[in-house]
Amino acid sequence: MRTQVGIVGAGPAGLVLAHLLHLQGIESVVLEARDREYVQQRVRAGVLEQNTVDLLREAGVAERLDREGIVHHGIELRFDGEGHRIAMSDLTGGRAIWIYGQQEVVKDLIAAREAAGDPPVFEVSDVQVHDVDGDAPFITYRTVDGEDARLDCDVIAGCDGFHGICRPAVGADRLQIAEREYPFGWLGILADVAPSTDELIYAYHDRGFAMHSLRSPTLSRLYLQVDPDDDIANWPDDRIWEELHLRFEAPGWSLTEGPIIEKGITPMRSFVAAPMRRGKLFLAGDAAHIVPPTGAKGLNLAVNDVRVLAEALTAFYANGSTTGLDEYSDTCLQRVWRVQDFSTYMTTLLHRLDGDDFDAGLQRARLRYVTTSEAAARSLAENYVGLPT
Ligand code: FAS
Ligand code: PHB
Repeated sequence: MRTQVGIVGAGPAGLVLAHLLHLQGIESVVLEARDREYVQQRVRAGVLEQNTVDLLREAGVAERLDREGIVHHGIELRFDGEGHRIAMSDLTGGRAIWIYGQQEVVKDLIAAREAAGDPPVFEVSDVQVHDVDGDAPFITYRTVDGEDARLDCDVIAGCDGFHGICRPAVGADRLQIAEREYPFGWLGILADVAPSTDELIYAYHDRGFAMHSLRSPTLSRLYLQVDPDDDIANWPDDRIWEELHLRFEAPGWSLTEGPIIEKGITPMRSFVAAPMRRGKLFLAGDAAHIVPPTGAKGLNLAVNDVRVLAEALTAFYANGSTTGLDEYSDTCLQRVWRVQDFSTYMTTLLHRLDGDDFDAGLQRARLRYVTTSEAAARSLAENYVGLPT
């Protein structure tokens, strides 16, 4: 098989890239290891920043987002039993965030690929990239029927996430890795109950961080700071609710419980791999960088990478210009580090750190500052809704 752009991975990065290229008349083939069912039900991100929503609208794949997504103009920071609203839209000239599950974005994009007659190739295995330093890179893989296959292309987009094969293909000797592991993780639940809040609540508590998010008017998404190595079996549903009640406690406010339909523990890390390119291989999304979810940025950063890559490839195919491709890695890394800084700020602001009372004192001082200083609140708000691209 031959195409212009070979894309490995049908997550948000790979699917948004394929669609943006399609709109420019540039062909691509998306190779995905898992089956369609799995990628469409995988619970991950839930917050879309302004830039992401604008891009999905411009690309004509926001019809269901506009119908079912929930716009939020603020978030609440809760500590010492009191809530403080950060009026994000008021502080950023009307920019906002949308609550719309990552799996819904993935569903919409796969439907758009299908409508264009170009669905991803699912359930491939043994994917390998070749000759990325040459002029004729290609990808070999095994099809769902066990047949060996080859995809010749002009460039390869490595959108295969943190555990994919494309980042290692850049070569450990060429990659500069900057990373940080956090001594805590998130226990996340999906609960079949109406959210007990209209906006996201980020709670700082001596027992640890907690967050109340949502997926719809009837579906709640909540997180607890836990030991990253803890076993989910140690967290029966009633213990989870008991801990959530304790950490969200505030006079006149109550949390409504409901059936927990999904729960899991995810570790937290910050990770940046540079450069995001080797020859004809371009990394995008979690394949190149991971942010702790406290800033709700992972998906949004992946979309930003492929927006930059699609623009560069459009120029390349339009007039042979390689400027955008040559600047791709540096352009993306500027935003990656801005977002890393913001995500680290939110993570160290809101989680119980294994430090001493001095750390806790600093955290409370920062929480009081960001909830009383308009300048500090505006800084948080503009990063949270997403700095204009
Ligand atoms: P993905 O990991 O989504 O997709 C990569 C794809 O490549 C997968 O479908 C995988 O199956 C496929 N693949 C892997 N190896 C392959 C191979 N060898 N061959 C073929 N295919 C292969 N981000 C936010 O912005 N907001 C949030 O609220 C948020 N919450 C999160 C909560 C949790 C619990 C987690 C884990 C993450 C969260 N994130 C959040 C971050 C998350 O959304 C990621 O940033 C996002 O999925 C990145 O998208 P991709 O780069 O496309 O990678
Ligand atoms: C979510 O809704 O899953 C979510 C929201 C905000 C975050 C992380 C996750 O910071």
